[in-house]
Amino acid sequence: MADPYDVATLVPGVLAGQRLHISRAITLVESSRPDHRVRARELLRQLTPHSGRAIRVGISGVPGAGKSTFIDAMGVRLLDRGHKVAVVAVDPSSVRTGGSILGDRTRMGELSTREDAFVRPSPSGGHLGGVARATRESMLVLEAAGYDVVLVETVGVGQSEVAVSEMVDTFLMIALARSGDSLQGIKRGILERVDVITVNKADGDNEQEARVAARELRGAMRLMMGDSDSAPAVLTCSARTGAGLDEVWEAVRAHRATLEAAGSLEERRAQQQRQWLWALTTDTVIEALTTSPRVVQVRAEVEARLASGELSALEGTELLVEAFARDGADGAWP
Ligand SMILES: Nc1nc2c(ncn2[C@@H]2O[C@H](COP(=O)(O)OP(=O)(O)OP(=O)(O)O)[C@@H](O)[C@H]2O)c(=O)[nH]1
Ligand SMILES: [Mg+2]
Repeated sequence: MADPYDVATLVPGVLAGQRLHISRAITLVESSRPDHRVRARELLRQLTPHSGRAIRVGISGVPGAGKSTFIDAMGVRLLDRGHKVAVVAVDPSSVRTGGSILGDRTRMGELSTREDAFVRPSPSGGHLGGVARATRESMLVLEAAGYDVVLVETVGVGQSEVAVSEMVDTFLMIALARSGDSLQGIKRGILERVDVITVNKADGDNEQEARVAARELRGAMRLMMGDSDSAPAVLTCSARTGAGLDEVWEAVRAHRATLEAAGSLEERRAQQQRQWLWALTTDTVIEALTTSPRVVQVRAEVEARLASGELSALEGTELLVEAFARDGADGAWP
């Protein structure tokens, strides 16, 4: 059988928008096998010049907020406007839960059957760094394949939201109306990264409550931001009926237009690249450290001498760093 991960075949296949090649290219960039990483680097080197032209939107919200339903409905609308839509996800918990995010194909039923859409579940990479890397690289593959809107879904918990906010142009929060405290469920650290908020499930008996919640949120955001110019737009929508979805997309476009007009889209992406450079470098060094032959060889002994009180942590550190440096000098880092 022909090599499915042959870069010389994958590159023209991806650029021509062929689904089989796009899928394989994503499988390749998701892999952590060292030989795959070498090929993935070459693949990305060739594809990156063709990427970067998409509208990148991060979508977050607490479990059950309606992210999948929203993405399905919004995605189909964007297809109808002539966009090519790709959906990727960052959900490190998907290993444990068996793939909750985007796993529920029933809720993205329509989008995933459409020829001009590409829906990819979160890679099950275990730790967040690995998952975020794979998602980011998948995004580049999809952009090179001609998808001009990339929606990145994440769960509204933990560091995943931060990771997603660092790879998109606009970060959209799907909130729910909760009487008394609409800010509940949106963590403080993430609020300042949010560009657009929409209170979902504004339908039926919920509609009024959603509007009240949006008004409260708007006020709270203005208070927090100090001036109303930089405060995110707060809207209401129903992913189920489609009401308000056009307005949400307009708010996303308006946010992006503001960035572009100020020259800050390029700045934002350049800043994300710098931050990414250092995240990757740190990961690479940590990986080299934990697999470095001399470190592996001496670590048990150093830990034992630390436990017996023979060594201080500082002295132990010196021994490990020295072992690591000697491997580096020998060219023995993986
Ligand atoms: N009434 C109403 N129900 C909705 C709406 N959007 C989603 N739902 C329902 O809310 C439930 C959760 O929706 P999902 O789209 O699966 O939510 P999610 O945020 O993707 O959930 P997780 O993937 O578990 O984090 C489902 O039963 C949906 O049918 C809406 O606009 N109105
Ligand atoms: Mg979902």
